[in-house]
Amino acid sequence: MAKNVAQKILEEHIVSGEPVQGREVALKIDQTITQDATGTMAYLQFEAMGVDRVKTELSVSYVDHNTLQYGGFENADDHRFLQTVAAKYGIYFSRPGNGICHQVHLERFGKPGKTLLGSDSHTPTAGGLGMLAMGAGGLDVAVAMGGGPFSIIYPKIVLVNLKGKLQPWVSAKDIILELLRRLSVKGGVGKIFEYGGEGIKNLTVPDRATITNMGAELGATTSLFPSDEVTREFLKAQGREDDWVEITADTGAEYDEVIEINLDELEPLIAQPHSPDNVCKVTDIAGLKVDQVCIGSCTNSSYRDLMVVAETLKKGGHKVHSEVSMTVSPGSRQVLDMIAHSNGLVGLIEAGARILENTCGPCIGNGQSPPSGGVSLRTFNRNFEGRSGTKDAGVYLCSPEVAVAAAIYGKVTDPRDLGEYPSVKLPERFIIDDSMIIPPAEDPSTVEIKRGPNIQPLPIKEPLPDEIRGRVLIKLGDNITTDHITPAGTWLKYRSNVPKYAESVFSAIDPKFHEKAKQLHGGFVVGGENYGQGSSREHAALCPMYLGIKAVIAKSFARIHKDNLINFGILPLTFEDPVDYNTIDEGDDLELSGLKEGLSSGDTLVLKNLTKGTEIKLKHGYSPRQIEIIKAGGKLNYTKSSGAVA
Ligand code: MIC
Ligand code: SF4
Repeated sequence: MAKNVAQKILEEHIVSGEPVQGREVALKIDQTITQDATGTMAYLQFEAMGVDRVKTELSVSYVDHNTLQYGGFENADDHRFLQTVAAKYGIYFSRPGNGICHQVHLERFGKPGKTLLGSDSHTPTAGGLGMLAMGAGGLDVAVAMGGGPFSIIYPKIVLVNLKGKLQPWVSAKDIILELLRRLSVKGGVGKIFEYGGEGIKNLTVPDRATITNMGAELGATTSLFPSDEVTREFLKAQGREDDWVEITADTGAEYDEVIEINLDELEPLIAQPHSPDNVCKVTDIAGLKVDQVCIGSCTNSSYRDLMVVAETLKKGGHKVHSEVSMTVSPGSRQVLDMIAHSNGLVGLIEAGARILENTCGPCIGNGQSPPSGGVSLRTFNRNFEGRSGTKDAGVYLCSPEVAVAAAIYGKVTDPRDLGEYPSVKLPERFIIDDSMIIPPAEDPSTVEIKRGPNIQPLPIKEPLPDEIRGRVLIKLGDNITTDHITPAGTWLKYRSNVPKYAESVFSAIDPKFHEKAKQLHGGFVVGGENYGQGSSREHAALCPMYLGIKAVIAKSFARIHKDNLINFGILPLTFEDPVDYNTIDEGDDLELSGLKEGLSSGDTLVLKNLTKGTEIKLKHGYSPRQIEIIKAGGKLNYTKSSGAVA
């Protein structure tokens, strides 16, 4: 039977389950990545599993999120812990300063045809190389490092057929913004987006990675490109031609859906505050005054991206507008090295750009918060309210081309007004220097794991009781992000300290939430559609678990967050009839009883609203494996008690 690219990789990695849409399948994981903000927890969990060395083909621990090390020892202690854990358990360690995990993994480690699981929602970036790369919570990644499979619901496979060729000043970012415009932030749930068509041959691997990276914002399981001659060229330029294998869709391969984008007609696009799918044409808002421009993040920080910006500034002899603060964070040390040797860096400096470290930086609210009420144009992937650190700032997401035009003119400007498009070719050979990637120790017994006071023990939950009762502590609307649940920015340094980080839960919505939760010994959370969209941070489940949250009842959930809730023994439940959302209010006392029997005997549970004296039906939709995890009080208990890493 003719197969598409996704089917080929999926089928080669299925260890149990049938490849039938909507059913759970377990996949063998070849490679894993972690980053520091989720990695500390993932490695504490890996240690708790008692496995002495990773069982994957390759595991890499990156430090790229918390690199500011301001106001205390916390970040530096975390880095030291991560470095020693990596050395002991057989994991490569990419030091702070080496770059953003997704960019470095693309450059140095990703392999077409392999599976990759990462404790970061933008892990699908590696789909630009023809990998099946998925984001997950740290505990799922820990289990994969221990040799356990990763389970997904077998998705719909969607072909995105790219026709024609991008016009000057229109780039890869505009393709994914166009998809977000059409499909919305929940349009990709339960789907893999596979790119094909004549248009892909003119997209380099970093261009493709921009698209697969931001597929995360569609809520997709993952996104990927075939592995073709373009992939081979890129790997060759990285000195890794041997890692190349060809993986293309067979003639006649079928897809569950087909979407077409005509690249000839695509225009520069921009996502307006506060959602990546709030997309319009740049020309629709041209003239809007801009206070800040940030170039970087795992979406748009490649050599090409930065050189387009540098060349545009240099060619016109432009300076950054006097009322704009412009920052540039290269995606990796290789990118920085490359732009330094190609005179791009000098162009950026001379124009007045502020050069930042090769990290996530402003993308995760680590520095460069915009002014009050300010307008910030960013080449990033998320513009959720408050994520930048300034609640009333308006963050817009755009391509490097649109960003540089705004930096020059101080207002949103159609980049096509800038004249001749600087054409940036990928080099035949990138500068390769892996000296900031430390291989694991040859003799693990010599490595002592170093823990500082910020590394607090893992909170563990009791097995599920038969009955849960509690108050509705908060009632929320649609599209609540994990940034609302457990914010990043100044809280980031407490990622390995759950008791402290738990104080941040819903703090921007209800600053007293954690006190209320503690006082009432937990309770329920009620949400709308797409609850938990955004990041993979399992803290958005772990911290509520610590505060005693027993169940989250919502209209629908984002994939990774739903898995994280189950992994930490919190019941994610949906309304059988979404209008029942209106019958529950904050402050109501709720009860779910007969849970053990109820979960195993069907998909429906009856919720009693003790305050209103009413009953409504809820759905769980858990697989038999998930029911066992929930009953055990979470995946760590389940993994330990079942004796198998599962
Ligand atoms: C993000 O972009 O939100 C993050 C920070 O990279 C997260 C991971 C985290 O919260 O540590 C993600 O995308 O998963
Ligand atoms: Fe880092 Fe931003 Fe990418 Fe998350 S989205 S990995 S914070 S650069």
